[in-house]
Amino acid sequence: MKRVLSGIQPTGDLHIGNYLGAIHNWVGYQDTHDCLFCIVDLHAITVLYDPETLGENVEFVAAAYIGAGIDPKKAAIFVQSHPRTHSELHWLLACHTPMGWLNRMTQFKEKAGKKKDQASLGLYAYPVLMAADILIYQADEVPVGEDQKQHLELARDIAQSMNQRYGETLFKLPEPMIQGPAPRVMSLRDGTAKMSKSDPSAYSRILLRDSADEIAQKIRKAKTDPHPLPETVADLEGRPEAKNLLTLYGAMTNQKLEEAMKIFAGQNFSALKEALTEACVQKLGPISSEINKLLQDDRAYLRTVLKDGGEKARTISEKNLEKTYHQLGFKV
Ligand code: AQP
Repeated sequence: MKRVLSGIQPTGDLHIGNYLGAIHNWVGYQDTHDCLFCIVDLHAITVLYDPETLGENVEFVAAAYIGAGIDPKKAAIFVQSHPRTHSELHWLLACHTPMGWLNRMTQFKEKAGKKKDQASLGLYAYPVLMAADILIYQADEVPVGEDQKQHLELARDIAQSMNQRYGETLFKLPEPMIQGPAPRVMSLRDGTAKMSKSDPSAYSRILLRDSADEIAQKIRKAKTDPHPLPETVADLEGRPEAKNLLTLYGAMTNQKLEEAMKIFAGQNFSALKEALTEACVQKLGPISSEINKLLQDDRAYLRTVLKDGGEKARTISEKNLEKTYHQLGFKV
């Protein structure tokens, strides 16, 4: 059975970008793959964070995975820092990663902004830790949103160059799986910027736990353009907000973009916004109730799920780490 690994940072409430770009696609792997879904807390501390809320955010992400359809009986859900192995492999990989490769990473440039000198070494090395997360399980496939494509290519580059030096059996080359109905969901305030947990505007994103009123309000305020909605995908060129809202409508109603466009062609944005609100409320309502139920009544269950998942992750990753040390020459 092929192994799948993916993860999300516990940096706050998850949004529909995390859902459509990642979790929604993970659900489809559960019956056919050996699945490991990780809550990447070590990545969450690469920027300023609040130690008081880190644990709460980890349990929230676990609840969100389960609420959105991950079944812990089929897939291991675990916390990245529980097996200490990821940090250890990170060092071995870091010593084989040229700085020039890291200098090309656009996410570091975006997150560090103008204050590059004040950004942490951890933020700079984030893609190396991500490579360790994947390579330590010899994962075959990694389903992620489009924003993570560059990091996955780096993981493959590191694996390839180390395999050349130490033997082809060292690491499996992971395949990025960038797919699903909306691999890149854009901000509701700016159709050219990615929807993100860290965007200062709460109106830029729809959260999995938003109430029906909050969803309606955010979609009502979403940026638009002054033209009627077009008929063909080619006509969406230069209209990022129209493209984003139509893509979201298609994703939320299980339709292709072309089909969604037929429904609204020639109409103004208000018809689309009304239908999108209804679709989001219908899709997210049950997910949000399940998340809230788990967080209110089932914390003990969440901790058991994370403990069991952590044990599986520890067993696999310790074995692979041991093998890696050995192949790298640590034999005494
Ligand atoms: N806007 C998006 N569209 C599609 N997929 C997305 N993902 C994130 N944003 C979008 C996917 O969600 C998974 C987990 O992301 P993450 O939280 O680990 O890191 P991120 O990509 O940096 O997400 P955010 O929301 O932008 O978080 P912050 O603001 O904390 O950095 C990944 O598979 C990602 O592709």
